[in-house]
Amino acid sequence: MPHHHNLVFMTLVVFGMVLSGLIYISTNQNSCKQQMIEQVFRKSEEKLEDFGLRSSPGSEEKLEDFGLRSSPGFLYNQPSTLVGRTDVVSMTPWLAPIIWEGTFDPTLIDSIYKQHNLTIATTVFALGKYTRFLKDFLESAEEHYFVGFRVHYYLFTDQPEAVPEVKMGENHHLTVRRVPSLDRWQDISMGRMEILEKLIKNELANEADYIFCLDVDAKFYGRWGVESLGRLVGVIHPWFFDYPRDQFSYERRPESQAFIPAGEGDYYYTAAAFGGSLADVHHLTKTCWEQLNIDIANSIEAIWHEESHLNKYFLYTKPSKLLSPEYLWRDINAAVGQVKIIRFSHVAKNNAEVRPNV
Ligand code: UD2
Repeated sequence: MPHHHNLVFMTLVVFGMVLSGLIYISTNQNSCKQQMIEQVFRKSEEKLEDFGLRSSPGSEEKLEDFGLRSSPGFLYNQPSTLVGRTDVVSMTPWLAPIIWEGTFDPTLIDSIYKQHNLTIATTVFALGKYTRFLKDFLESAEEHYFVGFRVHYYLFTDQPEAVPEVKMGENHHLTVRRVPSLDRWQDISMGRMEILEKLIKNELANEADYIFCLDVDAKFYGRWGVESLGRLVGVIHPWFFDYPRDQFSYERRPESQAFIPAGEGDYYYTAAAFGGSLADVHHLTKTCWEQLNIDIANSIEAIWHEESHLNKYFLYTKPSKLLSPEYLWRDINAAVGQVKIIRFSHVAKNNAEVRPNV
């Protein structure tokens, strides 16, 4: 072999070796990276599985990496350490805030939450004659409910054709789902827990950050916004906010899973509105549905149905945020000085006329 051929051959051999080395390193690095990514996802999956939820890429960051960041140069009123609401209690004994008008700055809190691309899933049920409440509910929600934020309503009904056309605001969406009709209003009300549990577990993990579950026979009159967001959120019932705990309409029969003994209890919460993070509300709906089923098996129905079970749940799994009765008033309630704004209110209805049974 002539000398120059030899040189070309050697150069080719060396070049080949370098090239295969490079390919080896880069494949190895890629598979390392792949392994790391898989590990991170597996870890976040395990964590979410604790709550009965599957993970999605990025969801862990969204749920847990939630800083309350404010921007330089953004001006708002100076918060006071001394002057604030003194006519109401705005903190529970376990240090969960109770939200009343005057306890938050809407401009500030909106600007903080605007930095996160949050979606608030909102469920509402309208079966039988309750479809008549949809128009007012949806129209008023579009005026007052999370305006400027992403909202996805999930509306469950046995008559999709009866859902009115309501113009949705920017980033607000409505999905209508058909559910079977039921003969008893109590079953409709309680059955919501099962449907909510399944919705959160099967569909919402990639779709939403928070969820609120609302009664349909109600209307918005004032702002309901990001001040209401928290891990687990309960609303104080507008009938009982000034009652002693032994007069709350808790379930008092020990045979029911919703039983709360005398001497126990914090507040009486409404089932007409509750919410929080997907994981926390998933656990709530799953537990309440399980407890409701144990009651069914024992032929007992709690006095206020799923509301009794919700109250039991909130007694032993304390909400991280409470909403004052501003967030669920009753159109028929007399005004009280402490309620300076009515945000959401139960409309007056003729139960005998709208319900499928008495
Ligand atoms: C209370 C609670 C409610 C629930 C119920 C259980 C308040 C303000 N509300 O309200 O959340 O816990 O007690 O006893 O405290 N529904 C239909 N079609 C029907 C019947 C019910 O769609 O035929 C749905 C609808 O979304 C309604 C919800 O179930 O908003 C609750 O029923 P309700 O409003 O008749 O219960 P109510 O007023 O006794």
